[in-house]
Amino acid sequence: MWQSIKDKVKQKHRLTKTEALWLYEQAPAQDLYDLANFVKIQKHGKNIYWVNNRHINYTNVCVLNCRFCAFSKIKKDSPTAYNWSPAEVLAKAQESVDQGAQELHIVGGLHPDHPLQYYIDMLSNLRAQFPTVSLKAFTAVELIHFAQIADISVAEVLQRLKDAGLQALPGGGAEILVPEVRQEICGEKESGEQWLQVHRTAHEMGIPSNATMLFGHIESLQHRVEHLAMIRDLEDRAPGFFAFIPLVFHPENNALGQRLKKMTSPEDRLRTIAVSRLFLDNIPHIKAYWVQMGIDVAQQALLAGASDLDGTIAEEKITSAAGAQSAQGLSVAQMNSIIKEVGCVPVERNGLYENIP
Ligand code: V47
Ligand code: SF4
Repeated sequence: MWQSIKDKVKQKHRLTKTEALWLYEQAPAQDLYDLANFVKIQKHGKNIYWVNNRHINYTNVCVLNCRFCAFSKIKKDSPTAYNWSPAEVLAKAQESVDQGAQELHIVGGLHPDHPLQYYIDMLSNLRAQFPTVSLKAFTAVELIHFAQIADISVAEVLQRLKDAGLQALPGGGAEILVPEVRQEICGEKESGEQWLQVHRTAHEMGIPSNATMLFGHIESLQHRVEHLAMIRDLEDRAPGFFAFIPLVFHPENNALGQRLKKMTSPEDRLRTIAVSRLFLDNIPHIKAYWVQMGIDVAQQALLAGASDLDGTIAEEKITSAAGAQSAQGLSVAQMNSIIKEVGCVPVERNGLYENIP
């Protein structure tokens, strides 16, 4: 199997789900990383992309209660609930743009009260104030929530947000798309089919996006491969993904973590990066999201198929609530040295993967 997979990869032939599962379960670790690195180098040479960005999590109030989530507050009057006004969002963005931010990554809980206009105002204020900064905002479940509140279609919501300045969607909320797992970990959330449909609609409207996979909880390797296949299939039908981002499940302060009390190993993280690179032949980048991978493992991932380290972040609330040491972000100097230390070439990009000179 190993030789035939290697031959297929070298001839740029697509791997099957059976082959991806074999790689996950049986390929010798270093050989797997080297093969994924070979593909990464074919696509991007020694370049590793990174972005000076800020994560803006505008509220933690959420009408849902996903079992892995340590960030959301169901009650608006909880002492730790918060909800920023468009002016507060603007002030947070200003702090980071003053330090060179090229991208704003904006996601939040599903607030019960905001009208669609709140989100339109948020984006149009940011667009007016920062005309050249990339605006990547709102996951599929947020967009569905806005559509329900405004009683219009997701396509109409996307059109209005695009008119206000939206340029790309983040990849959050995909979790595991396979119904039997999704039902257990976030049964109230939109279905996997709906997540795919929102991204398909966005791609068809010229709005690119990312895709994630939350792994290391109750899912099997087969579920992961099935999830990857659903993403690859969507990219074939409606191209528009920039990057695939494996997200490491963090167990603190959430119901799922209380039950499982475990985190996936560094080797499993690297194997996931490598299998993703080899299987997702049609997606430009695999992102080693250092916040969740851990900095050391993210660095090793740069030699195991990843071509993107994500960003400086500035302020991170979702994974740090679940136990990650990521609340403060990284400096530009740190991003550069993480990449250079493993012999790669840092390339600063914006949110649309355009190089920053
Ligand atoms: O959607 C929630 C996940 C996501 C936990 O598109 C958790 O460029 C681990 O999607 N343990 C948000 N993960 C992060 C995200 C993202 C990050 C960086 C870049 C991009 C991009 C997207 O975090 C959520 C959810 O899937 N999440 N709780 C947890 N306990
Ligand atoms: Fe709400 Fe998102 Fe947390 Fe689910 S993951 S409870 S939708 S904030």
